Amino acid sequence: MENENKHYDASDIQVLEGLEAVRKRPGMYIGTTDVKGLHHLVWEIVDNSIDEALAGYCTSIEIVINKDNSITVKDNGRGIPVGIHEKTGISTVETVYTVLHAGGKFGGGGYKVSGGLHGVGASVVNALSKWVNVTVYKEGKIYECKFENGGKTVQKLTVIGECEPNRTGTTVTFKPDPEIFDSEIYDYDTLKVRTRELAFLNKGLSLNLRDDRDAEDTVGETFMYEGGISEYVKFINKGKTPIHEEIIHLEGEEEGVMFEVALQYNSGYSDSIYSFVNNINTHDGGTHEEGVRRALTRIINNYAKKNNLLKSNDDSLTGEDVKEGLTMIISCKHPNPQFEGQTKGRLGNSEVRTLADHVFSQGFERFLMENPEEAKIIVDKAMTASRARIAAKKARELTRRKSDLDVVNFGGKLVDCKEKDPSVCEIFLVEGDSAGGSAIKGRNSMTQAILPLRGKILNVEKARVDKALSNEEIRTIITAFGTGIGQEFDLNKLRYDKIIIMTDADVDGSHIRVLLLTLFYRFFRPIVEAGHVYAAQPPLFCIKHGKTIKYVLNEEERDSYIASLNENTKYDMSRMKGLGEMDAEELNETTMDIEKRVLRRITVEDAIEADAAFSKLMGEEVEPRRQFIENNAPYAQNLDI
Ligand code: 1YM
Repeated sequence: MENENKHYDASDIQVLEGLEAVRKRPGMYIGTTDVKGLHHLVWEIVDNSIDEALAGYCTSIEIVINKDNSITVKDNGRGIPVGIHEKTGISTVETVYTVLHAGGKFGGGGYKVSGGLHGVGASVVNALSKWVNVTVYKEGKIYECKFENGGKTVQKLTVIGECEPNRTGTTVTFKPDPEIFDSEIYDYDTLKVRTRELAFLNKGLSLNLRDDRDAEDTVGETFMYEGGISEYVKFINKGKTPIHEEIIHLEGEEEGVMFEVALQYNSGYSDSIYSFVNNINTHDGGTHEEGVRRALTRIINNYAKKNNLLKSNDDSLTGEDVKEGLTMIISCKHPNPQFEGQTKGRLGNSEVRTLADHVFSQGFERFLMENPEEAKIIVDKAMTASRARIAAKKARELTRRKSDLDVVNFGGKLVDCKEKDPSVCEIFLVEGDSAGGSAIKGRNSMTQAILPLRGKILNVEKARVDKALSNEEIRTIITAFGTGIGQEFDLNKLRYDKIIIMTDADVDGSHIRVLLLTLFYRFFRPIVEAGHVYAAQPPLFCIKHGKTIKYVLNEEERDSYIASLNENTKYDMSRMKGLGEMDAEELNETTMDIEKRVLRRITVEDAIEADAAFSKLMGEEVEPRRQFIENNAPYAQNLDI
């Protein structure tokens, strides 16, 4: 207790500033004020319910998008305490929502591990909302507290009615302040992806998401997974072909730190390893991941040697070898996590490395002993990967040597730009030789490089690295980009700021686009994540009137442009030809000129969703692909992964 009082420091001076500080610099508290920030508010409130679930008092959470784009979050936990708060002299509910406080200080102890600092997000959400209503069900009474215009209390905590004596819980409704956010509209699918993820990460917890905006067509789903992260692995592997039936699920706890891992190998060549700390994706891994990777490599090598699958004069299997085709979710719940790195995406607590190694190696070794058939399949897979890795290394050395000698010419395929400073350079990957020819003539040769693509690109979802590397087209791309692949990948060596995919707006074009995106996602993921990949958007229509020529991207733009013309203006509207039929000037004018073109940046909003989407779209299994295309058919031309 004494310690707690001494704890008042610089961060508490902010407390006195109140919620104005949050409104002045919202970015400091929620990152951004775009749609991302708008959605972030929801998770700040949901985190409090999740904390309550982790403490063992809440089993069900409801999230509703209301008609006016306000959000309601409802849980069946204990309800926020309704008594007078010792330090502030006002009710705890009001304190939690109006005092910008450091984590934990207002709580009554217990197990708090969710993403936000306990209860901290509530005041931030209040500060950034037009209005907030908080209802608490506790001890047979219904309490209510209301705030307006950035967190000003308009109704103190008041008893507004009675409820059944054993009903408890908290319901919060908030309307984000349009003066703060660029957008006010919530996206159901965005909320759905994270809601489902939270359900996977918190086994047994029921999360219900509902969209009430369309009165005639209420949309809603409940996510509840008894199997937790095992079911997450199953979900990710849906479009892939598992090579053993059982999903291996291991868990352990030490000094309040919970560690859990689930994995299954599939016949593919890439890995899908995702790790979380307190339900937050640790994109850059950290000690929990390191512990598992280290143990996985060691246990597979030991097993292989002990059972004479690996001869003593064979090379050991590496970390790369044992993760081929591995889908794995790692989840750690830690009361005092230390996040490191530029984006705070890496767990730093060293004791977790030992715990992860310990839990994983014991459980996994036992699994291999008890399931010799599966063990052999897994070891065989790693050994094949090892042979391929050695072959790929040789092939890579070939590409590298070629790149040293032949940067300018690339066997005549790549037509490079003159400028060497990557920050101003672009490369167009162009479908077909004839469009490639026009692009070469129509480009700005200082900054624009052209790589015409002849055939279809190899589908890397179905081919291992060594085979991909023997493919001419892919080798040229790797050399042109300059980054290398696999362990040697280095984003700093990227030779172009923009990689622009230029394909026709038809089915073949979109197929080539997806094949290229698959290649980028599997071999050059950081390039995609850093936002270097774009799709060119050749216009679909051309409208001429007088001396004006206007190109538009789609029917919608066409109609609104025509509507904007004066009624007696004569115009001539034509549908554009494919890329291959445009001459150099037309291509430059419509698709390449920096001043006039429209590019679409390819973003990876959610890596796990994208991973599953590529497997479904490009993998071995026919049924998931059929379903995926059916579900996404209306958007197929606009597939932003
Ligand atoms: C829809 C949002 O906020 N639920 C919620 C919050 C709290 C509790 C229960 C709670 C916590 C504790 C004791 C404790 C919070 N309490 C506080 C604080 N749902 C939502 N459900 N009793 C109830 O941690 O000891 C902050 S959040 F600080 F008042 F304890």
